[in-house]
Amino acid sequence: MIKRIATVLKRYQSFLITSHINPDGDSIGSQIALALILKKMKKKVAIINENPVPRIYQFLPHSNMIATSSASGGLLAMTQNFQVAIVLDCGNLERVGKVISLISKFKILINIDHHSDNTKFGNLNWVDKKASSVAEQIFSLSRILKISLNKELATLLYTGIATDTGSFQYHLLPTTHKIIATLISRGAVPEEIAENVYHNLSFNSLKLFGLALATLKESRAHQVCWMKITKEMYQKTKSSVEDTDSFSDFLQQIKEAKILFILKEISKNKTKVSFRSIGKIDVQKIAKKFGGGGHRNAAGASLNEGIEKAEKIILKAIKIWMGC
Ligand SMILES: [Mn+2]
Repeated sequence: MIKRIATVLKRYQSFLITSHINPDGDSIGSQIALALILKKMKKKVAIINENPVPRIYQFLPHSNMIATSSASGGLLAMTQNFQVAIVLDCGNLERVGKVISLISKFKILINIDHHSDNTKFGNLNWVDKKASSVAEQIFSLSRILKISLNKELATLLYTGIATDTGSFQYHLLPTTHKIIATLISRGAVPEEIAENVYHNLSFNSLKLFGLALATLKESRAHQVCWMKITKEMYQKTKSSVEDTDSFSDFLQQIKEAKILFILKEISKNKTKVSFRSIGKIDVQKIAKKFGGGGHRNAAGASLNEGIEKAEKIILKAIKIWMGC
């Protein structure tokens, strides 16, 4: 499939790239890297996302290339003349959010992804469940296309792999580290990337974490741990959902924990849940029950319930699922 995609990239002249809502390091890094590769091939390329680039990824080269779906009408009209749409890092097409109205008009839709629950929504689907990240797939693509990697591309791809593996803790294959070795030799600077991505906690974010941590609960001898973030907490600490990105990483460090989840109040009738698990426990299956998705060890879902009710529903589902 990678070769067929490479052929399509060579054959056509204009490409619209997109990825999921609430973009992460892999979606941002992969999208810009692929755009730069296409530019090196003298192609016309644009990137459109529903949401803007999060603050911690704005240091990435050409991060200002990414337009949002609220962009000017002229820009949006222009993208309709593009020949090929490429969707990165999305298990299903709905993950692109509002951009779906632009994407669904395309006759050629390329789906490049590594989620195990991918619905193969494209005309060309390259789903590599073993890949640590889409960034790793884009690296392979650059090899097939014989595009040499410069510091910019190396930085983008390194960031995608580093963030999607939880700083090289999971989803790793021996080849992932070989790729990382190449990226460092081509100019990616791990210290620089870590400084921007990880040492970037705002004061307000940590205050929010303090309030959320006070709600920490557990069951089954600390195997299941969870906490809640209410709208009031965001207001009190002048923070937002974006400030909660690293919270799961903290919870994951609880010694006995196997399943962790964070409930985030969106409105009176809407609660977002992010799940994490350790080892073979597949939280994507739990998330799927509630119309969500993700990976084995990191998944998310949205419930049309208030936060207290959502807590009860999720706990019940976990208990049934764990067989107790
Ligand atoms: Mn990814």
